[in-house]
Amino acid sequence: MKKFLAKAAALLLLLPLLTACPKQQGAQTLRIYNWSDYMPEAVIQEFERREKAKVVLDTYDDPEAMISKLQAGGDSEYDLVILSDYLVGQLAKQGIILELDRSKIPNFKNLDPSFTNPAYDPQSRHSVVYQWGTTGLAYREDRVKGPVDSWGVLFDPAQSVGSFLLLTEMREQVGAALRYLGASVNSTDPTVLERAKQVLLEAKRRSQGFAGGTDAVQQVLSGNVAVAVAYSGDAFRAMQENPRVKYVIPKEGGTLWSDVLTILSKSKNAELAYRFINYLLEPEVAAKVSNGIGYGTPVSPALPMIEARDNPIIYPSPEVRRKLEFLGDLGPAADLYNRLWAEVRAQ
Ligand code: N2P
Repeated sequence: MKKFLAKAAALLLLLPLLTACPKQQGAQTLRIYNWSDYMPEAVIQEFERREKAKVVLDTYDDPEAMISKLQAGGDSEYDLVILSDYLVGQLAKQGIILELDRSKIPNFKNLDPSFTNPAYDPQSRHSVVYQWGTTGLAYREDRVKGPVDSWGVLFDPAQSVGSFLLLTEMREQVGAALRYLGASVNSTDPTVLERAKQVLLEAKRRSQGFAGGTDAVQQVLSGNVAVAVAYSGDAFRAMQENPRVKYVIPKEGGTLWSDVLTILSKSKNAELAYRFINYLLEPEVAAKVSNGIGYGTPVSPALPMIEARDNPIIYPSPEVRRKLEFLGDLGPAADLYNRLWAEVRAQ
């Protein structure tokens, strides 16, 4: 009897271990670093259910801060990072992101061909497009004192229509100043960049400061500021909440960008990261993503399921698209931009 009791007690003690083991073996974690407000919760949960995995999500608003974190050792903290297209070349060169094994992403075939061989990453060797959009001006029509159709509402005191916020994303904000001056968003001409710096410094003095995309749109929505530099999808979602919020691509033009999925070289679970990328390229999942966050999908078979597919805020007309440029890799001129930006932010 004593023996029996001892055995039973030992079994009881073991029980939690026995039941916990299979779970632990199956439990995998995918650590994602993404822009804030850029992936619907339900899409993540569905993946967790299917894979019996856990997704840990960290977010950022300023890509410069994100890059600094990755370069300072943070690249071992994540498996998958979603980032601006123009950053791919630099991260690939530094060996921070993996060269992708296409055989692990069979749904790559669902991508619109215009997204499969981008200039910033020929043949999509290191990245897969997640979403695309534009950068323009979000404003409250009941708060502005005049028309909002030009970057001049930020950069020309005579065209000012009310209080405004500048954007923390360096390339976008410098790009806007460059377009206002009639130059390309990728200009590396030191004289033109010097003029852009002056324009930005002057605007900064009259502005309410800098904000990330999510925060900027929230401040327009709440009426805290009249105008803010904003990303199309964030603005689109704010418009659903309050129809007095508007979004415009200034007449001088601006950027058309994509954000891409990348796997970190130091990922501890690259297999799961591949499965996540493949999952996001399923048409139903891609439609859920774009319907949830309001950005353009690169997944062609998802388009019929996109509620806003005829909305020019998300899918601008060919005429507007002709005024938009992709941000390119700056190469050695990156230093010029970094110095310019440091001065703009510091003064
Ligand atoms: C998410 C916006 C990120 C898009 N709030 C910027 N490319």
